[in-house]
Amino acid sequence: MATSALSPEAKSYGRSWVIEWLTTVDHKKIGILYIVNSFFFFFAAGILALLVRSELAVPGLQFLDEGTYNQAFTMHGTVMVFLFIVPVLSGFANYIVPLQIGAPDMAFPRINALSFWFLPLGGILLFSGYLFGGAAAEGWTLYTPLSGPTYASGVGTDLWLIGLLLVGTASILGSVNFIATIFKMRAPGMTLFRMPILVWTVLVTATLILLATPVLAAGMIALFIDRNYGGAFFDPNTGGNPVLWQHLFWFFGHPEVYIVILPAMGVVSEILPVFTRRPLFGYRAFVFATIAIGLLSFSVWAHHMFTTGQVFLPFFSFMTALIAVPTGVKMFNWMATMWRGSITFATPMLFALGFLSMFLIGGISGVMLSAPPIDFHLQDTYFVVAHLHYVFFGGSVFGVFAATYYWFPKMTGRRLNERLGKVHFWMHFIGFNLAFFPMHELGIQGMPRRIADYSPDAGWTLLNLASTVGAFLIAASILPFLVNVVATFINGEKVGDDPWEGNTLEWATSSPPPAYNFDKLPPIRSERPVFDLRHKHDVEGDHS
Ligand code: HAS
Ligand code: CU
Repeated sequence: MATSALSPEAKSYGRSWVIEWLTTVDHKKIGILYIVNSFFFFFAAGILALLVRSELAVPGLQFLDEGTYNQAFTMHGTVMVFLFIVPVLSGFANYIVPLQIGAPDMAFPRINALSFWFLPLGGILLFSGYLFGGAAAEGWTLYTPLSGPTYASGVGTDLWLIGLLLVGTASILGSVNFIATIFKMRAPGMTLFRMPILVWTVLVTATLILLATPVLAAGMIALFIDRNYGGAFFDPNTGGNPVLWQHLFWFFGHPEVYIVILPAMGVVSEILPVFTRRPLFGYRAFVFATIAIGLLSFSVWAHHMFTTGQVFLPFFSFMTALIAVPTGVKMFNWMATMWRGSITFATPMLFALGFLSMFLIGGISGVMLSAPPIDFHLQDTYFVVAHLHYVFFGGSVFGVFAATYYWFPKMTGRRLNERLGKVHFWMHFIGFNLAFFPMHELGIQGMPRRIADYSPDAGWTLLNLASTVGAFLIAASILPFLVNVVATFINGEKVGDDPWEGNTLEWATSSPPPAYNFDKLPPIRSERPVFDLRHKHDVEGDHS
C-alpha cells in the first residue's frame, strides 16, 4: 500500500513533532516557546490598547462603559508588563545566554520548562476574569482599598492575584536557573569579565527578580487573604494600612522597571558594536554601572508615593535622581562606541538607535518626576503615562524588536527581509512618537490618567486624536513585521552561521545550533571570542 498523509508513520510523525515541543527541555526550544507565547499576549494586550485609545479619540464617545474601560486599561498594562515584556526578554535570554557562555543548556532544564508552562496558565487565569463577571479593573498597580473586598467584589481581581502568583513563581524559578547557569556552566576561559554584556545584564536582572518578586508575592497573598478570608492587612477600619500595599507593590515594582530595561540594554550593547565594527567602549564601566543600577533600584520605590504624605521626600528624591548617573555612564558608553565607527543601518541597528533616543527621552522625564515639587503636579496625569511608555515601549520593546531582527538568523538560519524590516521600523517609530509624545503636554495641562472621557471644553481633543492615530499606526506596523516573519520562515534568504559578523559565541555554531549547542568551541581569550577567531590570521600576520 502506498503511504499517504494518513499512514501510521505520518500520523506518529505529526504527533511526535507536537509532543516534542510540548515536552522539550532544550533551552533553545523553550526560548522560542517563551517568545511566541509572549508575542501572542502582546497582540492581545495591544488590542486592548486600541480599545482604550479609540475611547479617548474624541470626547463623548462612550462606546465602552466605565467598568469595561477600567478592565481594558488594567488588563492592557498587566499583560504587557507581566506576560509580554518580562517573559519575552526571558525568552531571548533563555535562547542566547547558554550559547554566549558556551554551555550545552541551562543548569536545570526541567525547571526551565516548568517556569515556561506557568506563563500561559497564568495568562489564561488573568483573562478568564472576562468570563466570570469581569476582569480586574483597578489598574496594573491594583491599589488598595480599590482592590479590596469592598470596592472590587468580583472574582476578576482574585483571578488576577492567582494568575500573577503563578507568573511570579515562574520568574523566581527562572531567575534561580539563570544565576546557576551563569555561575556554574561557563565554558573554560569564559571568566566573569569576559562574559558578553547581555549575560551580565541577565545576571543582574535575575538577582533583582529573586529579591523583589517574593515581596510582591507576599503582598498578593495578603491581599487575597483580605479579600477572601476577612484579613485586615490593608483595611484601616480593622487596623490595617492601605498604603502598605503601595510599599509592597513598589518595593517590587521599581526594581521591576529595571528588570525590563537591563536585558534590553544588554541587547543594545550586543548590537551596537557589531553594526559599528567597534568594541563596546568601556566594558568594565558598563558592568559596574549595571550593578550600580541594580543596587540603587531597591532604594527608590517611594518615588511612586511622593503624594501619600507617608514617605521621606528628600531621601527618595535624591536616590532616584542618582540612578541617572550610572544610566548616563551607559549612554556615553554607547555613544562612544559609535563614535567614528563604520555604521551600517540594518534593521537591528535601527531599532537599537530607536532604543537609545526614545529611552533618553523617557529617562529625562523620569528625572523630572523625581523632583517632588514637579511630581506633585504631574502624578496621576498623562505625563506619567508618557514617561512610562517612553521607557517600557521606547526602551524595552524597541530592544525586543532589535533582538528579534538580530537573532532571527541564529534561530532559523534565515534573515528577515530588510526592506520590510525598515518599513516596520519607520511606521513603528513615527507611530510611537505620535501616540506618546503628546501625552507629555496633556499631562502638563492636567489630563488625569485612567479616565474614560473628558470634556470637549478641556482643549485636549486634538492631542488625544493625534495619540489615537499614532496608536493605530503602531498597530499597522505589526503587519509588515508579521508578514516578514512568516514569509522569511517559509522562504527567506539563507544566510549561514554568522551573517552579521558577530563577536560572541552564539555565532560560532550552526544556525540553528544542534541540540547540544557546540561541536567545538573556539578559544576564549576576550569578551569577543568570535571576533578574535575571525581576526586570528591578521594577528598572526602581524607577528610574521
Ligand atoms: Fe520611571 C513612574 C522616575 C526610569 C517605568 N516609571 C514610572 C512608571 C513606570 C516607570 C511604569 O520619580 C509608572 C508606574 C505607574 O503606573 O504608576 N523613572 C524615574 C527615573 C528613572 C526612571 C528617575 N521608569 C524608568 C525605567 C522604567 C520606568 C527605566 C521602565 C523600563 N518613574 C520615575 C518617577 C515616577 C516614575 C518619579 C513616579 C511618577 C508618579 O508620580 O507616579 C531613571 O532611571 C532614568 C535614568 C535615565 C536617564 C537617561 C540617560 C541619562 C543621561 C545622563 C544625564 C542626564 C541627567 C538628567 C543628568 C536620565 C543621558 C538631566 C535632567 C533633566 C531634567 C534635563
Ligand atoms: Cu520607579
